[in-house]
Amino acid sequence: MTLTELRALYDLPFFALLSQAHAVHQANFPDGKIQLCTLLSIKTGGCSEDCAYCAQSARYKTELESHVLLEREEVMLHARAAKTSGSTRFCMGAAWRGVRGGTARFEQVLDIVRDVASLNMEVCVTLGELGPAEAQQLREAGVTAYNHNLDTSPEHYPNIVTSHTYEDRLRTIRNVQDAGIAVCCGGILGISETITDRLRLLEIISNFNPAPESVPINSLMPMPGTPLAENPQVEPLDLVRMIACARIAVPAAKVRLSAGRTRLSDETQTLCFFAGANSIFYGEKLLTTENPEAANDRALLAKLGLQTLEPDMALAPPETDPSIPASPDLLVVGC
Ligand code: SAM
Ligand code: DTB
Ligand code: SF4
Repeated sequence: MTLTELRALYDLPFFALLSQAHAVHQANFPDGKIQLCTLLSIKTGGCSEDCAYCAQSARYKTELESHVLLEREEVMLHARAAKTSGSTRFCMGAAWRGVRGGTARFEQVLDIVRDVASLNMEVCVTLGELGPAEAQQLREAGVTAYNHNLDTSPEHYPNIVTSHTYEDRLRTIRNVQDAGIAVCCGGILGISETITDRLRLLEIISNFNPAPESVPINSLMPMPGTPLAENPQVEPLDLVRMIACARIAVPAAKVRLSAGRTRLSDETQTLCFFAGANSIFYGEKLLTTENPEAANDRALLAKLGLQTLEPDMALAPPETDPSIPASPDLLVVGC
């Protein structure tokens, strides 16, 4: 979609936007099931990057307790518990700029991925920058999806991160696509961006070829010590509008209502589900911050009569459309 089209959608009366998004959602996900994903930080803090929202950056004096890469046995305890609790996707995050093949830590990550994949859960990792060889090795180890967010527009990105570029992010996404791994790519609201920045992000993601498998929409969890610690909360109805636009812009992707749910009422989350969100992070912890209690989430889904999704172990990335250019080329056009 183009920015102009997205703007027109965004500016529709609220109920007109919601009905359109809900119709797209029903057409693409007729069973209306919600995917439950569990997050685990396998390496916390001490990151070289300067992302202004992130407590894990070594550049800011935050209250976070860092830890080195977890041992596989410890990761497996969390993964088994996640599976027992009903989660079907296990997402592991590491606070690194990126990974390099041949290093002991990358080999350790590959071992962890092999173990988690043996549990019959979807395995997602987010490890920062990846080259083509590393992406291939992750795929062979059993990774089904790679999370790498663009976070905001290319115009606003340099106000938020200076230690790497938007182009760097796009290159990694290309490498993941080329390795045949499903891409999970979304953004974060509440980082001093404009509505146009939000829609520019959707414009770029909606033109990915192949399309992303999932689009996480995070709301800033303000972290003491980071430059954005005092940012105001995202307006709940703006979040719902963004979810609706994401649903329409990337109709076949799962739209994940991600960080920030602890600050949302059940009613706002309900509107998000109606607008097309069909995946959540489930379990009391995200990477380093809190998430709603699993029992509360189960109660809300039950109240709404929403069922949960089974794992898709054969998760295949969407097909590439040969009639349009591959993703990173689009940025150049878009800018
Ligand atoms: N280091 C890897 C990377 O940058 O891709 C993976 C981890 S990073 C924590 C993954 C995503 O989490 C970020 O792109 C951002 O969208 C989200 N995130 C990080 N800190 C957040 C915060 N304080 N509030 C909301 N979302 C946050
Ligand atoms: C994503 O888009 N959100 C998740 C996951 N991908 C890795 C991370 C949210 C992090 C929230 C802040 C924290 O817990 O540190
Ligand atoms: Fe590091 Fe990722 Fe946090 Fe940026 S978002 S500081 S790359 S962990």
